[in-house]
Amino acid sequence: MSVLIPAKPFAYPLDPGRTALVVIDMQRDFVEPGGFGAALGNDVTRLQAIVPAVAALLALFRKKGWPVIHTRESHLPDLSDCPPAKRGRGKPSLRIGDMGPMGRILVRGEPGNAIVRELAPVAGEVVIDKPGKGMFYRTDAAERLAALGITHLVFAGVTTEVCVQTSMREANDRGFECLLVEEATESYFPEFKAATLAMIAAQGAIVGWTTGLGELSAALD
Ligand code: TIU
Repeated sequence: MSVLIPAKPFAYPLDPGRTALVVIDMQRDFVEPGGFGAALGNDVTRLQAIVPAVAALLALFRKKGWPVIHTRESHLPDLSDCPPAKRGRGKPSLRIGDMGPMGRILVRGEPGNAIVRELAPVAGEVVIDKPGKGMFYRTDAAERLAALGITHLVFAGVTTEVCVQTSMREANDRGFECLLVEEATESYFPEFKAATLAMIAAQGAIVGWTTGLGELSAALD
């Protein structure tokens, strides 16, 4: 039976046996100085502020024993999965694959590619490495979620309008019921976060729902 979570644009019908948490790209590359986010010219300190909210969400799902999926945006060391168009967009001084202070920028296995310590995956949680912005593009996410019987996804992570929104749209097209937790997502651009939250819930939940961490926690307690 569904649990109704107060949400925008109307209550989100969470199915307790079929819900997973998806934490998008909470990796050092986006959250710490010297990574990909900073190389693109962004102020990464904005993103550090959501770590406690994401940790609270992780604690909630772990307490329930519900599945947790982490993603990392990353490329193979030979960059064979990185289109030249993507590599070419960065600043010429520090591009994907170049050596930075946390190892090679956005390359799988490098120190900067690790999920931040406070949100590190624990045994049994799924980690999906994705070469694109969306979690389904060139990954086994669809198969992993089907194997777990998941139909409902609760989203957190960074950045709201890039990898989170792209992943939510991909999931929505695949039939998942998607909920984004407002305090557990962030953008380098506050106006982009606000616009993304609004456009997700617009038109009768055209992409999905948004809610507050307090609303979700209270409804599940
Ligand atoms: N640049 C930016 O806002 N985001 C990304 O490049 N990737 C993710 O959102 N993870």
